Amino acid sequence: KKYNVAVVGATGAVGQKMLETLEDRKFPVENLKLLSSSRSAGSKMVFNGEEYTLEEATPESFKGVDIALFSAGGSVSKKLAPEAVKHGAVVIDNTSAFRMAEGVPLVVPEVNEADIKEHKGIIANPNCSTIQMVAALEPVRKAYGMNRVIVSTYQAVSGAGNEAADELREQSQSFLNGEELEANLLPVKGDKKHYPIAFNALPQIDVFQDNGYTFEEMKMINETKKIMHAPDLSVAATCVRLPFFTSHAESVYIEVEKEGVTVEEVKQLMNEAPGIVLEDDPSTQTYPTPLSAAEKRDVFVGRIRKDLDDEKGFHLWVVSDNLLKGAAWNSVQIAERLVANKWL
Ligand code: 11C
Repeated sequence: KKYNVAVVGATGAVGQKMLETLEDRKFPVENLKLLSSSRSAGSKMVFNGEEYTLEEATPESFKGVDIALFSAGGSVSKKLAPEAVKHGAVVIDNTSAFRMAEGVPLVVPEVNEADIKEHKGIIANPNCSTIQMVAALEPVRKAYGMNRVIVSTYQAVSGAGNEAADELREQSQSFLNGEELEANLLPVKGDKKHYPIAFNALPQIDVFQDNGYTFEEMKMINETKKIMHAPDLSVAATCVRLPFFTSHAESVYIEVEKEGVTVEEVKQLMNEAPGIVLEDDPSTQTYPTPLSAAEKRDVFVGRIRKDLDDEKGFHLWVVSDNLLKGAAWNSVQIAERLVANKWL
């Protein structure tokens, strides 16, 4: 069986990767609709060797669509996802619009695939930095229990879209030419101040909340608890933007419930876990980096070691391509599980 698929936001950093992933995975596409804002409508993109013309996304665009992948920003999803559902489509939404809504499954297939079947038309794809962390931590939580997670992130500019990647490119040129850096976008488009990202580190991803955390940090905290069905898990996050293009890296500290767990046992779990690749050998300086993880669908884990003071504490380094497992691949994977399990 083949499906009518729509991609909303096809020209964006994630939208482009969605098309590549549907192609790579040979997803059974009957008809494809590429939808965009009126600004990009009329431009062309290629899928499976065929040229497609982008159409402006309107409520009527979703007639006859089985699966709609949304990645055009929260306001577009809020407006058009319910319309797509009304027309009979199942929406897989890669924005924060519905993630924390009651009754909307928030899914990382390696962690909570079964939640997909509870959908009422919309399935939410989590934030990129959350996805790679929960994929790595769930096998440990399942085996040994988990009380606490403290994460610091090292995030690529592509998480903020193609424009942010352009800003890094331009500022890097300027810096090397000894010119003044022009910052118009990062840390957050439309916020009061902008700082250069080239040769810098910005401890702000998304806007600040009243509690002093950024929205990106609160996404990691709240989404982790929802995906893992672990409302009592303590989670703290500090999210930092760094000047590289692809993959988010994370330093994660966890405390397990069980006593006497060894590093070897945690490594064994990582070796057996679906979608996880263990790259961990200090004797050969083996560990993942943003460059080594880029363009790959897996989540890479290394630097696993025991805390020196807390017997139940472990430190891990988790790296994954933010546009693939963090966004496009996780969305297409949800679509694959949706059709394989006949939960459409
Ligand atoms: C970033 N994590 O790196 C963000 C991008 O909620 O889907 C993804 C935003 C989201 O800036």
